[in-house]
Parts: sequence; structure tokens; C-alpha cells
Amino acid sequence: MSIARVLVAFIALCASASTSFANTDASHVILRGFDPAQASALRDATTFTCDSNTRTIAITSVNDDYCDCDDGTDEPGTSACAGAGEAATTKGMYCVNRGSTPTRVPSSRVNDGVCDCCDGSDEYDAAQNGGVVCENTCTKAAKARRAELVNALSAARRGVKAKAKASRYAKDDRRAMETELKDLQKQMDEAQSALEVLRAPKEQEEALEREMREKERLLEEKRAEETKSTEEEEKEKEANTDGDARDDDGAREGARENDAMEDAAEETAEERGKRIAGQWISDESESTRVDDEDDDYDEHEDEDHVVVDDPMPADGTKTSKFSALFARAKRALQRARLAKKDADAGAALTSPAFPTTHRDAFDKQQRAVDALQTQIDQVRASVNRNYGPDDVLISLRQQCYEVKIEKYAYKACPFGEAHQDSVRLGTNTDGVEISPLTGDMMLKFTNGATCWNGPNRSLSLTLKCGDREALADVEEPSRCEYSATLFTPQACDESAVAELDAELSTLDRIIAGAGRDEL
Ligand code: MAN
Repeated sequence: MSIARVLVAFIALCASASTSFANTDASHVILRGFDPAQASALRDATTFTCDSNTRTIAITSVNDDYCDCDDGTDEPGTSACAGAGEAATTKGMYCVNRGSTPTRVPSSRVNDGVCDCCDGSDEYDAAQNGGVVCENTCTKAAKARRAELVNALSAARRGVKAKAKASRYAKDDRRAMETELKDLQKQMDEAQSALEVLRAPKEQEEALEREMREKERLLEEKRAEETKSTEEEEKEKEANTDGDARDDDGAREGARENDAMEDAAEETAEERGKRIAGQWISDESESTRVDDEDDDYDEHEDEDHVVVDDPMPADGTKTSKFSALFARAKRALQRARLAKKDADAGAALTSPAFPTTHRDAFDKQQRAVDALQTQIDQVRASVNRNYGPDDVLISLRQQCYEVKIEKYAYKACPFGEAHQDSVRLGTNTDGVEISPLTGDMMLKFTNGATCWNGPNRSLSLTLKCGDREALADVEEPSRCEYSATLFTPQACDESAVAELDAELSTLDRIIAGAGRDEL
């Protein structure tokens, strides 16, 4: 059992004799960590109510080092309720800090071996905190805080003036943005009209191009058909000629055998030449080498066809073998010519055979329209953004602020992106928000770079009164979730000045009171 529990058991024993613990030693323990208003309400109480009035416990259960209430309010003077309800400003231990400003510390810091309150009241149990004894630094702290307050107050007064000056430009800024948007829209109307003027000639051009391509296609089809029928015709002819040759060969076979020697001997030089030429052109792969001039064939062209007249041997007798060879050569030649025409037609299709003047002009204008649209979208987004009450932050819309804190360089552009070095902490898409807790203006940067095994990075930037813009106090309260302050005159107003003024007066009174106590 802890010392506090033993103590509380003792108090309970005493309490059984009397329901009030006022002015007893026990009251000191029970009231530890409560603020003066709560402490005075509890001074004569026998019970304690917590969890939004849904739970009531005996007063002896308060600060007994056991956490009874879910909201942690029954143990402001111990660490028993550490973690419970610490977000609320009324929770945790209240440090009186005589001679300085009172503060609150989370329950987890009570007796943790670190001095948090300037009066050392958070480290009251040396047995628990490893023997730490806190020096009272409240006078020193009060002086330091006073110096801070004096600076903040004069900065706030300058800020109020700077803000008044800037507010005159806020209206001009908005008007300038709206005028820019109007101008762009006017330019867009003109650009779109120009585009429409260019549309008809461009469409005519395209229709013509389609028509020409169609004609070209039909022509190709016709050529292919003609080639096919020529080939078929030639094949048929060849087949007939071969049949004749076979008949002739059959009829003359005997005679040829008998006359073979004689025929060979009788072949004239001219016949021999034709025979060799015939053998040469029988190789179809070589057939394109048939030359108009060097040959006996009489070749001429009509538009698409090569016409080669069937030659006769010099002696006037048409030999069937020669005819067959001749037919093959003629076909090969025909194919070579058509292949060349195909190649030429293909080149014509891929080369800029069609005029593109109107289409080019239209495309150029379309690109101008698209670029204008992008500009319009950007300016419209700027016009529609929330710059705070009375457009108070409008002058910051294209600004960025930087600060180096420990190993990182931070940069925040209030209405753009925020970075930690080159890592994106997020983008502010919603403009200014007002904190429901403090009434401060805030800028939220969300959807930043993914955190390893964690959320996307984000930054919550609070605007505070200062005499000039300055990014400060960047912290990472939770991994990859950052917070920072942007000091700016735009967050200054008379109420901020009055608040600082009041705090300074209070502190001055405290310091003066402490001085009197010391006398
Ligand atoms: C980097 C920084 C830190 C962050 C870690 C998370 O080191 O962005 O701020 O906490 O990544 O892994």
C-alpha cells in the first residue's frame, strides 16, 4: 500500500468522527492539485462528483493514489489517473507558483523526477521521485515571463497598426483577383470565338483528306484485283501452252529422237542466243533485270500495266517452250512494275500529301484556349478561397515562410504546400479555419507524404499575433502529425493587446505581492 493510501486510510478514520476535513492535515492532501476555485468548493465537502456528474465518491477517495473517475479528476495531486482526460485544460495538477503565473501539468508528470512547476509542487514526494528536490524558480520565471509579455505587447500593438494598413489593401487584392478573372474570361470568350471561326475550314480540310484517302484505298483495291486477274490469265495461258507443248512433244518424239543430233548441228547462232536468253529469264527472281533495250521483247506500258509483245523466234516458228518461258518473264516483269507502284503509293500516304494549314491553325488555337482555362481555374480557386474574416490573410496568399529547427528546414506557404526539407507535409485546400477551442485562425495542411507504417503527414498551423510574419515552434506531437505557429500582424487585434496587457498587470501584481510577502 502506498504512503498516500495509508494516509488516506488514516484520514477516513478521522472522517468517521467528523464529516468535515477543513483545516486538517488531510485537507492539504485532498486539496492538492486543485485550482483555487475548485479547492474552495471542496473545502467542506464530504463527497466528490465526477464523470459529468454521473459518479459520486467519498471525499476520502480524492487524491488517495487510486483513480476512481474515468475523467481522472479525482487525482489531480497524484499520478494515479495519468493519461485520463488530460486534453482538457481543467485537468492535471494545478501549480500555484506563488510569485509567478499559475500553470497546470499533466498527472503523468507528478512525482516523475522532473521539476515542471516553478514552485516545485509537482515533485512533493522525494520517496517516489528518486529524491529530487525542486528549487523554487518562480521569481526568475516571473521576470522572464514579464520580459516576454512586454515584448509581445509591443509587438501586438505594432501588429495592430500593420494589420490596419494591410486591411486597406485586402479589398484591393480581392478586386485585383476578381478583375483578373474577368479579364481572363473575356480573353477566353474571344479565344473561343476565334476557335469557332477556324473550325469549319479545318473540318472541310479533314473531309477532303478522308475523301482522298478513300480514293487512294479504292485505287489500291483495284490495282490488287487487276494484278490478281492478270496472274490468273497468265497461269491459264501457260497451262494451255504447256498442254500444246506436250502434244507436240508426243507427236514429234520419235522424229526428235531421230533428228536430235541433226537439230543440234543445225542450230544457228541466233537461235542459240535466243535459247540462252530464254533460259536466263526463266529464273523468276532475276526476271526484273529484263531490259527494254537489250532484249528482243517489245515492251511498253499503259497506265498500270506492262505490255510485252510475244516475240517470235527469228526463223518465224513459234516454239511452245519459248512461249512458256516468255510468259513467265512477262509475269515477273509485271510484278516488279506493280511492286514499284505500291512502294510509291505507300510513300505518298505516309508523306504529308494533304494540306494541314487549317488544322494546324485550329490546333494552335485550341492549345491557347486550354492554357487560358488552366489559368482561369487557378485564379477562380484563389478568388473562392477562405482568407479568414474580412479577407484578413489575403495578402499572404502567394507567400511562403521558412524556419530551421534542429536538423530540418521547414517551409509553409499558407495557401499552398508545407514541407519538411523536401518531404511534403501537406496542402492547404480549405483556407482558414477557426479553432473552436481557442478562437485562433488555423491553416490545415493535409494529405502529405506517407509516413512509414503511419498516416500521411499533416501540419496544423496556428496563427498568432506578431509584428511580422515568422514561422516558429514546429513540433511533432504525434508521429508525422506536425504543429507550428505562424506569427503575423494579421492575427493581432485589440483584444489580443488587451489580453496581454491584462496578463502583464496580473503578473506585476503577483510580483509585487510576492515582494511584500518576502518583507
Ligand atoms: C522522418 C521525419 C520525421 C518523421 C519520420 C517518420 O524522419 O519526417 O519527422 O517522424 O520520418 O518515419
